[in-house]
Amino acid sequence: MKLAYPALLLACLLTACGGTKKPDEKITEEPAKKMVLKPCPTFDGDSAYHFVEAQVKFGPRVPNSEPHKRCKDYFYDQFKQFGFSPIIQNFEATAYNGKKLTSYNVIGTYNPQASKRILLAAHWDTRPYNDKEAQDSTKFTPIDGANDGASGVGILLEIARTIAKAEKKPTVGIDIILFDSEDYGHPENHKHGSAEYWCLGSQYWAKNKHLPNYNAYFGILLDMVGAKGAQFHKEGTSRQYANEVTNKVWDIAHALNYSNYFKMADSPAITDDHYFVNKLAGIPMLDIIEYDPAGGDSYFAKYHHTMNDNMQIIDRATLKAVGQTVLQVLYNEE
Ligand code: AHN
Ligand code: ZN
Repeated sequence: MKLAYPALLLACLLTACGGTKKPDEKITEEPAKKMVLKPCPTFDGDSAYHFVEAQVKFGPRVPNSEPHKRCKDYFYDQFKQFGFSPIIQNFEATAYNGKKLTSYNVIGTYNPQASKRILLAAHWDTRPYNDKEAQDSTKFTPIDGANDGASGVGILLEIARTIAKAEKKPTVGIDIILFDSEDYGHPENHKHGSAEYWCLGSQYWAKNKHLPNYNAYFGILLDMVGAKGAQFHKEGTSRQYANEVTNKVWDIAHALNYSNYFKMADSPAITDDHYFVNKLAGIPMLDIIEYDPAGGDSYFAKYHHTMNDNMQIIDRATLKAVGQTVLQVLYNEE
């Protein structure tokens, strides 16, 4: 037992003794690469907050509901106002329980003639049930989805508004897709859960693109990007399909001093809209999505799929960090 102490000490040094890191959460070896930041307009976190609030005020945006229908018209009008030519892609999705969901992907296009295009996306529908807190399925209630849904869309609408009023315009083409019916997957207590019933809007779009030959240089998906104190890790599916651009986005975030939000660390792979855009449409797309490093088995933070996902958890500073980073990524391309 002579070696017990030195061995323990060595093991502690190698594993950053006392930490509770999960295996996938290794710190990325490389520190952020220094980036040259090209001139870029200021992103207004307060205005983004208002776009989040406007969605929540419609009520839960659950497919087949009135708030859902009205909110889709609101997006169309906003895109039109900001010079992002809107189109609505109607489709009928089939849920895990066979229910037909009248669904709408809302697409806004800027600079349609540019051949180099960047795709930005978020889902806009909200989860029909608070299944991470309610055990009894007869008591399920639809959630506000202030973060899970509205936050990503709020940032994208603010990006559109910022570009509309900017003196200096980006040179790349931009397509914003608000995917529908992302969050209608089987409830937590359901017997046979299957990934194919999530992300129905992105699956539809990837198989039926709004322009038959549509392509993009890369894509960025936003999901749960507004909570106070959120951390964004380099997520596994993003690293697998879009590693280079994932690193670029994180390097730009660090150059903008948002290292408190964007961690140089990996998180496990998840199935989100970007998975289907990568897999079915072949466009390299990353996901900026909140990861809770203290969440144990759960990727997600405590409010996820509960009634606590409401305006109280939304922080303008988080919206600003993500929005300014994505806007800078657009202006850094040419
Ligand atoms: C799964 O739980 C398989 N995917 C999570 C995607 C998601 C749900 N994003 C927001 N809500
Ligand atoms: Zn969700």
